Amino acid sequence: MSRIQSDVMRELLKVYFIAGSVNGKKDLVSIVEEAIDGGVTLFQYREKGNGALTGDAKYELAKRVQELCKRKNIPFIVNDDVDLALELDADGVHIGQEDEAAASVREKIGDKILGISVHTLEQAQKAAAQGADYFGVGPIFSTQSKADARDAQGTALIELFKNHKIETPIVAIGGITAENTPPIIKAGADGVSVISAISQADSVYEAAKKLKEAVFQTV
Ligand code: 3NM
Repeated sequence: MSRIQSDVMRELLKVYFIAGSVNGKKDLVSIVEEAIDGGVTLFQYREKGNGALTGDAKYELAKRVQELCKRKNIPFIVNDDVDLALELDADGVHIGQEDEAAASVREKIGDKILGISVHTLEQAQKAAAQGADYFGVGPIFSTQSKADARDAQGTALIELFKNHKIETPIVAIGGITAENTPPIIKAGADGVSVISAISQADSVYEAAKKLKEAVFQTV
């Protein structure tokens, strides 16, 4: 195996869905299935927040969602929990600045996909040197889905990265909906990642489809 190529990564980031057991209105596996059918291109399992599963229950749910992702042919990425990602042989890991050091995670996961949340140009340059395959950049808009989210920053950081010729693929995050997606893609993000816009929707399938259309119709 070798590290994922950035043009392949860019395609996978287009409609990036993140969720755990606490985010949806029904069973996570059925939410993810509907979301994939609607057009989601990558799934990140993020088991966080009040009432989040731990231990065996977390493992079992992760495994069920991973099997679905395999069957539907989209990557399955684990948020923060490097040990779980390795145990499951997931496709990758996403970490924040507060988590384990990126270089150490890269060493543990070999060529699996490594996503890193970055909030400054310096963090981006360091993360790229430590082996990030993509950056999560946010929050673009204010969000209810992350207790310790920073202030919304709009597309300024994406534009800064583009002006500095940062070549690592970028997925935007935070308060994103189909309606506010166009300026994010125009600013240079390769894709959008969402929790609530899909997981909280009355029709998960329609929400994913609308998001996909918003990304692909923006040039
Ligand atoms: N990370 P929603 S914002 C998980 O800014 C996460 O790094 C963020 O959820 C960051 O799509 C966020 O419901 C929550 O706003 C995104």
